[in-house]
Amino acid sequence: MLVRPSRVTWVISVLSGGVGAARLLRALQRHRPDVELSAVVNVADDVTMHGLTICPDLDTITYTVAGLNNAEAGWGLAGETWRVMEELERLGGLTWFRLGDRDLATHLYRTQRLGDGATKSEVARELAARHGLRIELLPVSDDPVATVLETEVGRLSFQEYFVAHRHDVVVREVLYEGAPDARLGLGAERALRDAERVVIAPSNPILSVGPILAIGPVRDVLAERRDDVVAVSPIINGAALKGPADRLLGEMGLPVSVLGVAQYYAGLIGTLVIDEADAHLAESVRDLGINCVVSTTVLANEDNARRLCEVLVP
Ligand code: FO1
Repeated sequence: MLVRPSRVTWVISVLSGGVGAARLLRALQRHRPDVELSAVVNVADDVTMHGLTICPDLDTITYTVAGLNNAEAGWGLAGETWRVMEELERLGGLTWFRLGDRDLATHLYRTQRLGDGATKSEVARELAARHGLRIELLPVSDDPVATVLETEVGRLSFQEYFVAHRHDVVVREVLYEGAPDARLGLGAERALRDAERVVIAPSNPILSVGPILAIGPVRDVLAERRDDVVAVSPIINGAALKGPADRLLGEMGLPVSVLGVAQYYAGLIGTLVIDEADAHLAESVRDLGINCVVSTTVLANEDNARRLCEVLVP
């Protein structure tokens, strides 16, 4: 049975990638303080560089919700310095994946704690607490999971595709290595089963949400309670605000529109929230058996953020 403190009126869990999810979580925290929030976060972008374990989506959410993020880049810290990278470059080291001086402290902390025997979930909780987050950050799994892409230039790891190739190569197949055998993190399993509502953030369906859906029982858990599952479309007027979500939908044979998002999540969601710019497609979404709500999905200002939060938490 759910026992909640009196000021909590809703318990919500958000399936999360990086920047799109981070902005939604920050908006929900700001505009709905009555909501007890957890984020079930993708870990298939995680990478080891210079022996350090880097978890981009967890860190993007932590920095953004804490108000420390580099808003322009969408990753890393604001006001970052790059002394270590400059020196590494001078030494001829590996610098295509750039780690800022202060950001490095996060990776050093995580790597040491993992070496001590802590889990990713424990480290995420510790870092969230150090940053004063009121959101529970839950890696979807503590087991290794990795997104790998078959592309026109061969098989690439996620960060090789995303950063080294600037997601500008044709993708033929996306694989979520380790996902079928990965166990849900303990916190993630509880959040997905017990939250009153599960929100799928406006993250890249194929690269950010896909790896979460590929883990063990996640699809079944969502399908069983699909009326409580609401997705926010990351596609507006046929394009992604940031990143290759639009291009990948097309490459995976789906329509490059909110209809592609609806088809990708069909059977798992009860409702899709789409932007006013796509209002003319609402009926076609409904034809797929998905309730469709037209709102604003661009969190460009506090007014928009408040409106979307009201749709997600009525
Ligand atoms: N994205 C880039 O485009 N270039 C980088 O050099 C880069 C470094 C980086 C370091 C730490 C981190 O947490 C994220 C970083 N990202 C970088 C972002 C990351 O590649 C992607 O945004 C996510 O994996 C996609 O959600």
